[in-house]
Amino acid sequence: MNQKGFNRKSSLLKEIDFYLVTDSGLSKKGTLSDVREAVEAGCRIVQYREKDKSTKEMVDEASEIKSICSGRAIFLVNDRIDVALAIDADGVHIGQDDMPIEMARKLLGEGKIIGLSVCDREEAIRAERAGADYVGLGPIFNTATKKDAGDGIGLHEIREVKKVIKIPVVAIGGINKKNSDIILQSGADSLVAISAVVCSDDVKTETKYFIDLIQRSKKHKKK
Ligand code: TZP
Ligand code: MG
Repeated sequence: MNQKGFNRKSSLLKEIDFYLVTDSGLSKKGTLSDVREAVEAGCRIVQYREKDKSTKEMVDEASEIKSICSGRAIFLVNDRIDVALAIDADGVHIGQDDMPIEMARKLLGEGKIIGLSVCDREEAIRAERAGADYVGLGPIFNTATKKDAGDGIGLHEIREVKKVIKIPVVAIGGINKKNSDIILQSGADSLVAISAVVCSDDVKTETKYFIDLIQRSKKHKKK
């Protein structure tokens, strides 16, 4: 791996706290507005997750999100490596049924970020060995946001995964204001809370809440 690219990516990822994933189906004010508000609140990583739009619509929207994030937040595209390449995003987030990570890496190059969804320690170990830059672990709790997510894996799995990999662990699935503290105490480096943020009337305030909570928790862990 190119050392320069690796250093840049790992230092960027070490800094992430609240991780915004877009959902146009749940959003009240629209994806672009959600991204703008989250970035204004200080969010430093955004994933464009869109399941029902045409490639043309996705490329256009992703370009706009890239501009909003420019210099302020890492911008990743969910699933669509072609869209990420077309607009030169910072990377992708892919799932177990998407293109194998080694192939994705060949297409994207070493300088781009690749995140992989995992649901247990075995998948997490494989993800790290295959070259993932971080894992999205979940669903931690049951969620209605992703219909095929399966049952929540629970907090225990966060601790187990943290024991066996070094790359950052981003918790996802059923996370809200009430349970986010325990997610962090269980060892997650970052967290995603889709419905808790994008269903709100005030994405900026909700995002800020999560960022402050994560930063407080990180300071506490360092002590
Ligand atoms: N992957 C695993 S669970 C999930 C995704 C995309 C949905 C999480 O949504 P919410 O609203 O934060 O439970
Ligand atoms: Mg996927």
